Amino acid sequence: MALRDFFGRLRGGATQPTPETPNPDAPPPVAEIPPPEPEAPPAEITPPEAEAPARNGWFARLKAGLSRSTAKLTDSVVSLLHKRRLDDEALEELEETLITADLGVAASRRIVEGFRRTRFGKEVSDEEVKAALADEIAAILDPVARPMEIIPARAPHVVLVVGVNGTGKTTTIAKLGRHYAEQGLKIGFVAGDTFRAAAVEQLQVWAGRTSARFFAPAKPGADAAGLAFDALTAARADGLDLLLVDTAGRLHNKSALMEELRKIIRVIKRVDGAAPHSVLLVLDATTGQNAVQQVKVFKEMVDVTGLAVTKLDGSAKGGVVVALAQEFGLPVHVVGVGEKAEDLRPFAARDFARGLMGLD
Ligand SMILES: Nc1nc2c(ncn2[C@@H]2O[C@H](COP(=O)(O)OP(=O)(O)OP(=O)(O)O)[C@@H](O)[C@H]2O)c(=O)[nH]1
Ligand SMILES: [Mg+2]
Repeated sequence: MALRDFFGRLRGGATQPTPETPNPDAPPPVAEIPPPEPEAPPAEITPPEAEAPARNGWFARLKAGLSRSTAKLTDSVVSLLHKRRLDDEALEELEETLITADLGVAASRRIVEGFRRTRFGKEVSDEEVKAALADEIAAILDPVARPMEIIPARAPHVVLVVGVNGTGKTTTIAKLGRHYAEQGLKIGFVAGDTFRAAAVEQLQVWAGRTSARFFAPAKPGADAAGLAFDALTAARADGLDLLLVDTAGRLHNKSALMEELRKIIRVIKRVDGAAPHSVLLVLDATTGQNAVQQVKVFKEMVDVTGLAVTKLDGSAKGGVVVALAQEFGLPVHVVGVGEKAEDLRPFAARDFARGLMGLD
C-alpha cells in the first residue's frame, strides 16, 4: 500500500548543523538558540497517483464520520431556507444557524456575506444551498489544509504532541508513527506523560506494534524534560528519523502545565536548537467551542505549529474545524474519524467541506 507522503511532505536535504550541548546542567539554553534553520531546497516527494483509488474509501469514512455534524447543519439550513428568498432576514437567520452549528461568529459571517454577494434576493434550491455552503466552507479551510512537513534529514525531526487530557494525543502518536514507519522511517516514541503508568504502557504497546524505539521514564513521575533530553540524545546517536514526544494533558493547574511544556522545549533545544520542529496540538471535536478555547490557551504556552482534530465520528460539532481555521489560520494537518490507525488521515479542505454538507 502506497503510504509514502501520506501524512505530510517528507523532505530530504542535508541536516543543518546544530550546536550540541549534551550536558543538562549547562547554562540556560535560551541564549543558545540559533537562528531558525534555513530551509534547504526541498527534495519533495509528492503524493503518488496511486492514492487516488484509496480516496473513495476514505471519503466514505470521512462522510460517515461527519454524519452527525452533517445532520445538525444541513437539516437546519435546509429547513430554514427551503423555498425562501434570500433576503436580509433569511441571511440573518442563516448566520445564527451556522453559529449554532459551531462554525464560529467570524466564519459564519463570512459565509453569509458570500451568500449575500452572490445570491441575494434569489430563491435557491436545497441542493444549491448545500453546494454553495460547501464552496464557502472549502474557501475558509483551504489555506489551513497543509500537511505536517517531516524532514527526516533532521535526524530526528522532533514532534512535540500537546493537548488537554483525553483528546487523543497518545493514539495520534501511535497512528502517525505507524504510517511513517510504513514509509521506512526510523521512529521513536517518548512517553512524556510520565505520571500515569497506564499512559506509558499504552504508548509502549503501540511502540511494540510499530517497531518504534520506546523511551520510557525511569520511574513513574520522573521528570519529563529529563526524559526528553535523554531520548533525543539517544535518537540522534541511533540515527532515528522521527521522534514523537507524548506529553501530559492534565497537571494540577495551567501554570504547572505551561512550566512543564516550556521546560521540555528548553531542554530539547539543548540537544538540537531547532527542535521541536513541530508542535502538534491535538483537539477533540466533540468538545466544540472548547477546542477554540484550548487553542488560545496552548498558543499562550507554546509555539503551536499545527493541529490534529480527532473524534469527528463521535461529534455533531465538526463545524468547529471551520471556526478554528477562520480564527487561527493554523495548519490542520490531520483529522480522525475513528480509533483505527487508518481512521487518521490528512486534512483535505474540499473533501471535508463537502463531507460536512453530506455531498459527494
Ligand atoms: N471515536 C474516536 N475515538 C478516538 C479518536 N481518536 C482517539 N480516540 C479515542 O479517544 C480515547 C483517548 O485517546 P488518547 O490517545 O488516550 O488520548 P490522550 O490525549 O493521550 O489522553 P490522556 O493521555 O489521558 O491525556 C481513546 O480511547 C482513543 O481510542 C477518533 O478519531 N475517533
Ligand atoms: Mg495519552
